Amino acid sequence: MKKLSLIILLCLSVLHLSAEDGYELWLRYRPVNDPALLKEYKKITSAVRILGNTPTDTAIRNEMLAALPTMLQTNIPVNTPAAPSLLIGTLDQINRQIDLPVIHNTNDEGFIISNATIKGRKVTIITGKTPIGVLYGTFQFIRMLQTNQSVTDLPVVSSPKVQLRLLNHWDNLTRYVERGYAGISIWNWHLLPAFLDPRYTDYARLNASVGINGVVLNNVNANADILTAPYLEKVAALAKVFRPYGIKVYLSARFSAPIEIGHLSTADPLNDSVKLWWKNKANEIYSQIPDFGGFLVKANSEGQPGPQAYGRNHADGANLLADAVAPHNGIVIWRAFVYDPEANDRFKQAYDEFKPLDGRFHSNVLVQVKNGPIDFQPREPFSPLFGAMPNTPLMLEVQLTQEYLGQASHLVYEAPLFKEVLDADTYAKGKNSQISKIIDGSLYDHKISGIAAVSNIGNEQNWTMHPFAAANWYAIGRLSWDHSLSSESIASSWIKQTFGNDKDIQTPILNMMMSSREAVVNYMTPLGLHHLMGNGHHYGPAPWSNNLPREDWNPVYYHRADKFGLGFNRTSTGTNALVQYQPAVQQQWADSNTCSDQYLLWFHHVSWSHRLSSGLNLWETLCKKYTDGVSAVKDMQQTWQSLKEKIDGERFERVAMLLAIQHTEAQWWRNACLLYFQTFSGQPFPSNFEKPDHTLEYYQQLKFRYAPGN
Ligand code: BDP
Repeated sequence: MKKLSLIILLCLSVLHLSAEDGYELWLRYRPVNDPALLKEYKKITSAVRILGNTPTDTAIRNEMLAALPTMLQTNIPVNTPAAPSLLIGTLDQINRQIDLPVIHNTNDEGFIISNATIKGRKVTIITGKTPIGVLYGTFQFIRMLQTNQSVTDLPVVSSPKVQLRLLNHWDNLTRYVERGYAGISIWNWHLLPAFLDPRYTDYARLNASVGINGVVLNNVNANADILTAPYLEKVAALAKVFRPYGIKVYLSARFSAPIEIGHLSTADPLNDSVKLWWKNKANEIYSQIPDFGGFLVKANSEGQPGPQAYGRNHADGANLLADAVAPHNGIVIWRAFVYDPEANDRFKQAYDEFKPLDGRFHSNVLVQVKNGPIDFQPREPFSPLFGAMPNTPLMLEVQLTQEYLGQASHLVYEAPLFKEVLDADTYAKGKNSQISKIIDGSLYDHKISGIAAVSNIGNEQNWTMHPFAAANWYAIGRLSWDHSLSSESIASSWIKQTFGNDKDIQTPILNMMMSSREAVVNYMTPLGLHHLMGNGHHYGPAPWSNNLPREDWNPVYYHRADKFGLGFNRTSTGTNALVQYQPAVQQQWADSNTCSDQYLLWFHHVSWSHRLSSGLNLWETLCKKYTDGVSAVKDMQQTWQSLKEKIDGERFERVAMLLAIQHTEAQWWRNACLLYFQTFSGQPFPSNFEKPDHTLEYYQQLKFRYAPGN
């Protein structure tokens, strides 16, 4: 009997060991199988010496100890006193040991992995100007091992192109995450600061491993309580966990905080008591968190308080906070996500409000602009503001949480979307004025630069609910570090780090990921359609929806379907939003006959019989695109099924179930949208079209009162 229970216990523990709940994400350290590489890696790491002894060096040591013994299946002596094979330290520390033959130039966060010779012996070196640079180099070194790259091809020299590489959490103090689909917030505000969930350290490791160096902890729809003393103590506790990993904390500040928690009668940015209140608040924060990053502010947008209530503008508001944090080297990130119910086109609002303020922000302010003019749709043209504010550092904002991309259940690899924006040419300073050069500061030589991504993280065991959603978190970190990386190369590394190096799985998974963004565009909003989703929760299609109090919250406002045709005329005969772009960009999109299909209905109201480049008319093309979108999901499902024997059961099943939901929902989008648009086009479905399962009325009456994230 005893023996039996021992066997059961053993089996259970083996099962437990092999279970993959996805928690490790891409920092998943598994044995290296390739014998030649294993030999090489073992040789390089046979004696590891870490020179520094700061908390960051401890983090480096811990990471090496987590990675090397399991990956190389051997006990690695870390911090052997003499004769190291791998030497890790800052340039200063290393130069005290040896004269590095070539000094490669990096910035303060950059790193160098290279070879050197000490007393005739070859040594591999991981170095940088600062301990944080060395930490980034360490993560790169581990990534090379995880992705089975040879470490003989050195040096690897790399510096981040963008300074502020941030996650924006839309997490409330109640732990409810606005537009969050992966559980509740990982910040356990109630138990902080005394209880430090080990997850906070893992969160920092994951971020640092892809170069993310800042996190805004709370929702942009901010609660002023975060700025009160008890909460600042909690924030300071998190900052302390993150600090060794080079991650600064930032807070979303509520503009009316001086009234709500400061008991002033006004929040007017030009009022002296208000200025003093913010100054004192900043001093209080910095006394507890000396490296506090700064404030993020959503003002005069969707009901949030702001300077306009006092007849002041965004620059007045931003400068008020900027002056308060300036003595501490803090920054203010002011969001440009604004729109006004009176405007004749929501598309134009941010430009109209912000462009006149160009040059009026103080030097420690960045204006954070969403990638597109509306709101994180599956595809948007780039926001015209990027090409219109040469005198203001602009920060790009993208959304990892898939509010409009199928939420937690759709596999959508977003790197191609991010790249589309980064590579878009604004022509702001002539040809080759890509957004990447605007937001990295190089085009106008700005001193600060940044990218922010709205987080998709929650307390789900695997962090993001959909295993593939983690690829978006990973990708934005890698791209913020180096926006010239390709979506494919990022995906390839992520696949290897997440699922392993088995050759048979690489191409199929890569193909799934690379086709997924276009798939979601096609089954939700092809040809430049946008904002067709359900009200409030934004779940599922509702192109017919027209009952919200504000016109610009309703899908019918955006697609403008009628008996003549479909799409929003933003040319000179319509709202003329196009004029907000540089002439060369206007030219690309101004004529419905030459405008690319991708943006057609963003800028034109075209007739149902309008012929597209394929020769099909608008209605036929719409039917084809929606159908292509659904087929692409079917293909992803089949591909995934073919990998059943190659992927651990737990993650395989999770993805398989989610893909099934995605397929059903892609069909739902196709059927609901096409049945609805058909009431205007009056044209029949093509002969090969799979008949919708339900009537339009059926889709219209669906209700989802408890859909998450709202
Ligand atoms: C929209 C979201 C809303 C956010 C807002 C924002 O629906 O929940 O508060 O953006 O970015 O996408 O402020």
